[in-house]
Amino acid sequence: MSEVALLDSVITFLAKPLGSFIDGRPALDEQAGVSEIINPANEQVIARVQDATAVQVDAAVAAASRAFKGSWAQTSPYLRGVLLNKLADAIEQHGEELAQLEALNSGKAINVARGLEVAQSVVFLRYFAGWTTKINGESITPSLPSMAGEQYTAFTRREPVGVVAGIVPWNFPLLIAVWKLGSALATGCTIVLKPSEFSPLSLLRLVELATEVGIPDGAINVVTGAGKVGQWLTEHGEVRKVSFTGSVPTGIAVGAAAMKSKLTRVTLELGGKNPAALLADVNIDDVVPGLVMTAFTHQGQICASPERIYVHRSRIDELEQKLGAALAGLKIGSPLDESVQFGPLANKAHYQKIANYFERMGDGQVVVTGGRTVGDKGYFVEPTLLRASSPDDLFLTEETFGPIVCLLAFDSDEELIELLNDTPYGLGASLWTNDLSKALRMIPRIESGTVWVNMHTFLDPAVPFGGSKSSGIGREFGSAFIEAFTELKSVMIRY
Ligand code: TXE
Repeated sequence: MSEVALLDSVITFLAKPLGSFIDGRPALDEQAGVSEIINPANEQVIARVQDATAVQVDAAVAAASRAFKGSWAQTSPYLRGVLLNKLADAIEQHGEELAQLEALNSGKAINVARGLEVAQSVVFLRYFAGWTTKINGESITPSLPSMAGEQYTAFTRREPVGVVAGIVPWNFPLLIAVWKLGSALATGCTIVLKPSEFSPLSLLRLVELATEVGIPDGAINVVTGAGKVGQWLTEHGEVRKVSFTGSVPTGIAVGAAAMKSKLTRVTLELGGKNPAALLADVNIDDVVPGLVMTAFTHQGQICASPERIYVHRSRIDELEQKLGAALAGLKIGSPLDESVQFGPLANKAHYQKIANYFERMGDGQVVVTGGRTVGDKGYFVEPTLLRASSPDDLFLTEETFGPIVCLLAFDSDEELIELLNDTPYGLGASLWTNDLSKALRMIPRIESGTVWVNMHTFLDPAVPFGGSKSSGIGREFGSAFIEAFTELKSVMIRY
C-alpha cells in the first residue's frame, strides 16, 4: 500500500520558521541556535526549530506568571472547562494534520498516531475540562473549647500552585503534553512546556490552536531545545511545580534540582521494567494479540509496556512459538503507510542504544525472533522475542525502552511474586489469568503503581497513573492529579 498524501497544512507548517511560542505568539530569535528535526523513517531533515535562549525561558515564565495572576485567574472555572473543550474540538478538527506530524517526526505508525495519540489527547482534555468546576475544599468543624460563647468554623481551599514547568519526552509528544497542560489549566495553573529536542512539532502546532480557540496568551507557552532548557526551567525561581516524564536518571536530576531551587514541587513519571505474568490457566491464543499490542505498539517505546514476561512452565513453549510467529508477521515499514504496524525507532540515539542491545544478545538468552536492524536508511529494527534461563539476565533487568521482550518460566505463585518484585522499578505490571480469585490475592503483593488483569498499558483519564519505587513520584489523572497541582489552604474563623 502507498503512503498517505501529506496535507498542505502539514507541508506549510514544516516550511515555517519554528521555535518557542511565548505569550500567545511565536518567539523567534535570529541569534538562537537551530536544531534539525529528523524523520526517523528516512533520516531526512523535515523542519528546523530554534533552541530557546535563557532570556526566552525567562520571558516564557514571566508570561505564564502574568496569565496566572491575570487573565487565567479571571477566567471562571466554567469558562476554563469551555476553553479546554474548545481545544479538544480543535484537535479533533486538525486530527489528521497532527497525526501526520507525529508520524513524520516520531515514526509512529499513522494508525497509532490517529487512533491513540490524537484521539486520546481529545479524550483526556475533555476529562480535565470536566474537572474545572469540581475542585473544592471541605468544611470542617473544629473542637476548640468555647470560653465565652465564641464559636469556630473552618474550611479548606484548593488553590493552584502557580506556574508549572511541563517537561515532555519524545515518545508521545502530543498526548503527554496534553496530560500536563490539561492538569495545569483545569486547576487554575498556567504552564511552560518543554518538548523533547527530538520531537517538538505536534506540540508547536497544538499551542497555535490553543491561541486560535481563545486560551489567553501566556496560559500555555512552549520553549524548545535540549536538556539545558529543561534545566533552566526546573531551576527557575518563579516555577512552582515541575511535571516531568522521562528517564529515571534525568528524573532524579530534575527532582534534586527542583528541591534545591525553592522546594519546587515535582511529579516524576519515569521508566520501568514492567512485567507481565501468564498463569497456568491462560488461553495462549487469546493472550497473544494482547501481548503484541501492549509490548510492540510504537515499537515498544511506551513507559508502561511489558519487557519481561513470566510464563508458567507448562505454557512457555506454546507462548514462545505463537508469540514469535505473530511478531515475525508484523509489517515493518513507513509510518505513513496505513498497512504498516511497525515503524522505525524514534531517533538515532535510541536506535543506537537498541542496536547495541542486539549486539549483546545470545549470551544467555535464546533469540526466538528478531534481534536485527532493518535496512540501511531509517531507524528500523525487528520486533524481538528472547527466552532467558536466569532471572538475572540483562534483558530481564535493564530497561531497553524498545521492542525487545524477554520470557522466563516460573513454577509457583510464590516464585512469581518474587520475580515480579525483583526490580528497583514499579510502574506497571499485569496478570493474565481466568482465575480472578487468585489474581485478587496476588494484587496487594505486587509492588507497582498499576496492576492490570488480562490487559496491560491501558490508560484511562479516570484511573490514577504513576510509579512506585524508582518509577516516579506522584500520580496523574483521576482525582489524584488535583493534589499535585494545588496547595491546600486551611481557613479558621472565630465568630
Ligand atoms: O530522556 P530524558 P531521553 C527513557 C528511555 C530512553 C531514555 C533517554 O529509556 O532511551 O529515557 O531518552 C529533558 N533537566 N525514556 O534522552 O533525558 C529532555 O530534553 C530538565 C522513558 O529523551 O529523560 C526531554 O524533554 N530536563 C520515558 C525530557 O527531559 C531535562 C520516555 C526527557 O529526557 C534534562 C522517553 C535536565 N537536566 C524516554 N535533561 C518514559 N518514562 O516514558 C534532559 N531533559
